[in-house]
Amino acid sequence: MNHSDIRHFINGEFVTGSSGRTFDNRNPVDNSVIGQVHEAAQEDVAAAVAAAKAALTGPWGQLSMAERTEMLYRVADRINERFDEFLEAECLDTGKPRSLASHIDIPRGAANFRVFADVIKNVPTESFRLDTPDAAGAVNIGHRAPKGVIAVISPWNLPLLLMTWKVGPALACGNTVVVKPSEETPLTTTLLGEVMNECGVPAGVYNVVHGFGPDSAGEFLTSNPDVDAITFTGETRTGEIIAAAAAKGLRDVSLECGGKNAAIVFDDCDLDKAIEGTMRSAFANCGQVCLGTERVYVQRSIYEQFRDRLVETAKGLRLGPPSDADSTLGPLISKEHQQKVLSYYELAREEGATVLLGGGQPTMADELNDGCWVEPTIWEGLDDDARVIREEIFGPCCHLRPFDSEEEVIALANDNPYGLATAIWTENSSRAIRVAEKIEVGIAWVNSWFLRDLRTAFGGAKQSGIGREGGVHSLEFYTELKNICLKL
Ligand code: NAD
Ligand code: 6OD
Repeated sequence: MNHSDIRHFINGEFVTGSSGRTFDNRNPVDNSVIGQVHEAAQEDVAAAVAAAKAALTGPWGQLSMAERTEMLYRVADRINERFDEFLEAECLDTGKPRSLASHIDIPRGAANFRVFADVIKNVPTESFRLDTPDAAGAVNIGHRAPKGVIAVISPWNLPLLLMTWKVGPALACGNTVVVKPSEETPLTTTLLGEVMNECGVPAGVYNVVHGFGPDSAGEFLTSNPDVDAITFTGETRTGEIIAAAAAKGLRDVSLECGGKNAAIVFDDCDLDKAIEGTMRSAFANCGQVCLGTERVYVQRSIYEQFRDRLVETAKGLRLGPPSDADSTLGPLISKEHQQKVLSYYELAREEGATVLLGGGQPTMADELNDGCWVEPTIWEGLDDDARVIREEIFGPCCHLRPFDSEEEVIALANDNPYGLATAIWTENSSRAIRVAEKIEVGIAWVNSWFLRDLRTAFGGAKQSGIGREGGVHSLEFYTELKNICLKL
């Protein structure tokens, strides 16, 4: 794929579209321009949706489930065969360490096709026998049909992983898709178009349009009446706009939105594991993981020990570009996001935080100095109502606060408008379950973080989203469940 000229993928072809406009795709490592991305006009998006609609009744719609799932296994295999190209593209767009992208982003991009092909083959539909007055009875049979054209709107933090997490199940269920990747990370979504063609996926089944949100490709797509359902991952305030767009025509919507996640460290935890897990949950992907921890509550008797060890361990993080095999922390995604995170670093000082580590912009080697770097940062001492405690920052930072009792920490963790994920660290399994049940989130990890089984429900409570995907829950969203009642 030519990284310098990124086109839409519509009806099986790479096209420049009709707006005549392009925008820069930048590498956050040094802010250099990787290439130009074509911005879709309304008619380009309409063409993509029309192609997706036509494909529903074309060869794709005629495939048996076995043929369709075989095709998706080929897609998974082909991503793995072109692993290095996907890796290079993802690292160019995001600047993340190669070790991270090769461990998480690219393998999960492939797994999302394989696992949901397996799910669709193995999940049964319901069946009920009904007694009737004539004693002959009736049989009810559940039947799943594809929902139709699915709009997939995806973010920049785990571009391939989060896009295929929706495209995989959507295609497994027999739908067709139009994807609008984040304007910050267009490469791997485009590269997947080549893979689709190589694997014989019929034209129009997988389409990609590039552009921004409001008054651009995102809005054109979500407002198109031939889109049957919308699945979105991104910020909560964008989710509200997309929910309003979906309301027109009563289309189904799945929203995976922001978080301000709490970690809870009890004094009976395995401290080594809690430190290792909190290092990952606070700093992995430079803190740009929706499930990441920005609030760490530590039981008072181990507070100072935990704090000192976390700060010492975090001092070992090594900022650097993907080309440096020793890098453990990449840059943020963009200059705009860098400014946002730095403004929270400033706000933390104004709100009275004690800065235990970082708190600013690092000095990098000359060739990297224009990149989107920020220091990994740890604070303590903020009040519970500080904005830094309440708002999602989405950077490599966390605040530590001691607590005394289980009741107190449950109340603290729940005192937030978001409700995505939590990580609980304790060797007492009764306490772990008791606390996990009371935390208002969609995902609770005990003694781990970001440990994913794709058969399980994934989604957020409160302002972190609407709906669940994963396993049978994805099938619920990506199919229309019909009851067929047969009178015997
Ligand atoms: P964003 O909301 O700014 O953008 C997400 C996508 O929506 C992009 O493709 C963008 O172009 C598009 N978009 C923006 N405005 C739109 C509009 N009006 N109509 C249609 N499309 C529009 O989010 P982001 O900055 O890319 O991602 C970071 C956010 O995503 C964080 O808040 C993070 O917590 C959240 N996130 C959540 C999950 C989850 O699973 N819950 C996963 C990853 C990221
Ligand atoms: O693992 C997943 O399926 C998933 N949706 C992860 C989300 C990560 C958020 O940044």
